Amino acid sequence: MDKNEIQKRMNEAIRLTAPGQPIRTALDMIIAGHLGALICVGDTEHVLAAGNDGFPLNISFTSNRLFELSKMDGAVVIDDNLSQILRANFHLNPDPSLATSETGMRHRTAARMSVLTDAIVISVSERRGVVNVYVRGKSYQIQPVSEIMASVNQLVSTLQTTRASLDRALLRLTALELDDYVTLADITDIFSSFEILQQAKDELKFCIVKLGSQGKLVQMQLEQLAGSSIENDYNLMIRDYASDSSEENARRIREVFSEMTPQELTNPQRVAQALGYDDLDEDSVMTPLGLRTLSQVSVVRDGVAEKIVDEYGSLQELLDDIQKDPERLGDFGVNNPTILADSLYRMQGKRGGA
Ligand code: 3AT
Ligand code: 3AT
Ligand code: MN
Repeated sequence: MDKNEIQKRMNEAIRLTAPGQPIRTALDMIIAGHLGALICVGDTEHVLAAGNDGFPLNISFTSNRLFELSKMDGAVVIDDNLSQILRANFHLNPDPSLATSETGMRHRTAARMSVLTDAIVISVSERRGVVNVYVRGKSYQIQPVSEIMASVNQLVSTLQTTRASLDRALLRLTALELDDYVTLADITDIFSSFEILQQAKDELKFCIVKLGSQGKLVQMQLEQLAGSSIENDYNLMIRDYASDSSEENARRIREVFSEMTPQELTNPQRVAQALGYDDLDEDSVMTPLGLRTLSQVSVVRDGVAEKIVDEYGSLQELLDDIQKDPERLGDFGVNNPTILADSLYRMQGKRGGA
């Protein structure tokens, strides 16, 4: 398994043990009962080959049964789709030479089983009441919901303040674009705000996975604060200012931005490089295509902004031409070119007020 596959399997394991899932219900009962457990889920062929003894059960899986069976020593073996409990009181003998940093017998065994097989291995420590999930030798400790919620609150508040300042900055950018007065420093600030938003969003998404059925409200907050409209603005803004405005290049640039450090993101030269320009300084004037600004005008339907931009080359040229030849816009499916012109002028006027 490569790194991505391990991460995918780990996410699957986190979902499997999140609140609302039947395994989680059993794990909560095991902890409340001050019991320990060693549970192997999936890859039963290899799991069963790595141990001996115990009781063959082959009964359908329920949370209560898993809890009752955890009162016994040994491991419980469950199949991949959680339909059957195959064995309990199973003694596992994974190769002792497989390296692990765990010390207790149960935890060493769990870590080794996850190296030896593709199973998701769960251990509950009797003494400490904590649950560890092992996937391919990597372990992850399940956090209590209250602890996750503390991170959630902090992230939501970061999202709120970042979003509010980003909205203000984008309004100002629109006015600057229409005045042809955008500098590299202006867009550097905005791109770094977009990345802060993105970072907080990714962390919040991970919290939502960990919260399982208790994450629905947070999911809705996330949609509200960093949903598809702001995603769209980010992509369009990159395409507006990149030397190559294709969607594919925009995706690539987003990857580059996401890997940059906070210091790099506030450095205008580094941002310019990512956009595909050398030799710019923070006062360099940047000329946008206008995709983002045009997308805010109601009469410009999906796909039409691209055609307009292809034809005119930049927002300024469009503005210059609108007065001279408004009908030209009609050729690209803009039904009412004068409304488009009026909207753009109105947005330009907003600058003083905003
Ligand atoms: P009790 O009657 O419950 O004390 P048991 O035979 O049921 O003993 P457990 O599976 O409950 O045994 O294991 C209890 C502890 O014994 C766990 C571990 O610290 C120790 N232990 C078990 N097997 C080994 C082993 N192979 N090497 C070292 N310590 C072991
Ligand atoms: P605790 O934190 O004490 O719960 P531990 O890692 O210290 O876990 P122990 O040596 O105390 O582990 O063993 C506790 C139980 O774990 C004993 C037995 O029911 C189970 N166990 C340990 N090793 C194995 C094994 N190889 N196969 C099946 N069950 C095992
Ligand atoms: Mn122990």
